[in-house]
Amino acid sequence: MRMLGLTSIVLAAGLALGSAGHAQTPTAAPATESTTTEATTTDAAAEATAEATPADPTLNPDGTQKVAPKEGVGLPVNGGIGLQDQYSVIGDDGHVFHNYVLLPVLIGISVFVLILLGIVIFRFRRAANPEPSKTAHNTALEIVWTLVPVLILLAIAVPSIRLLAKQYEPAPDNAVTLKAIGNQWFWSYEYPDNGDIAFSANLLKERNEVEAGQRYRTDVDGPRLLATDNRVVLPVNTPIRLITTASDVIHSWAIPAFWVKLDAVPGRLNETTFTIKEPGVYFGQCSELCGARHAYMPIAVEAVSPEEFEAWVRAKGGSMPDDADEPSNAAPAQEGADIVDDTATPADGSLPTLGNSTSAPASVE
Ligand SMILES: [Cu+2]
Repeated sequence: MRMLGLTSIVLAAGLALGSAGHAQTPTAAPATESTTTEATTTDAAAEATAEATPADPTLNPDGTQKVAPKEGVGLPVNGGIGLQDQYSVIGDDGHVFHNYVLLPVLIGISVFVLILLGIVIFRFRRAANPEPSKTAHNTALEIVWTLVPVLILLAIAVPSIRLLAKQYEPAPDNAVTLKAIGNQWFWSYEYPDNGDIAFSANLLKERNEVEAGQRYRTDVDGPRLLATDNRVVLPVNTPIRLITTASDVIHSWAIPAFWVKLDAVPGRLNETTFTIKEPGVYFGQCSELCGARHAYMPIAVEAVSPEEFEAWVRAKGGSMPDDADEPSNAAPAQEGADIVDDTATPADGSLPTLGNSTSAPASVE
């Protein structure tokens, strides 16, 4: 009874926190949805009114049809117990290692131990074996049961450490850099090598959860609790350098279909590399318990061809690193670029000193 009371208090506190956080969550991005599109200026006045219907949510801001996720690609599936199908180069390695090395070894060991247990239970039960053996040591047996596990662990360690090291190999120079910043409770993104692109991504609520005229989730956006208002756009067949950090508590940026899970720690930059193999929409979630709305900060990545990625960068007012002249620092800040933190990477791509957002030292007198 006392436990029950304690549980309800904890639950109630959680709920209270949850609704408070809900109210505070910056939701600038949904608001920009209706204002970013210049083409809809004629509708702008109508959309400004509370009763207006939002722009067609199945369209991108530039009017093109949004890419819908495919069944079973980059998504959890009903009843799924294994790894998600992998769509990155490193993911293939991990998938093979898990399915064809780790699983057989652990199943084999479990079955072997179960059989031994069975033999002990039946053959040496008191009824069948009233006079127990007094044997205490068997040197040969002891050497075997020490050596065999050591050899098994060594055999696993080699491919395991190789895979681990591969995930943290520094990205090549032509990599596209994505900086993901965890916030309570949404993600914001920057493309430090592509000018001033910065935006945040919030969970899309269901139709019955939003006020009239607000943006809600459609099936084109993705599944419930995984769809975001702004998708991260990344090129396929190009190494991606993922850098994570956080503005408040530890979060973790994870896309199961890419074999990526990287903690986002305040005051630190973590880095990993992966290469996406196929265009599509891929989903993930924050994977470090980060507070009351931890479950409501999903990640949606749209992988496109390198040409489409470049077009997207230009449409966002950004630049490509191989542009002849300096990236246009004067590019207008993106609407929705509401999250500018101290760890912002300067446009020249140099890594920042944390807590010092100015890229060049002020003139020294
Ligand atoms: Cu989080």
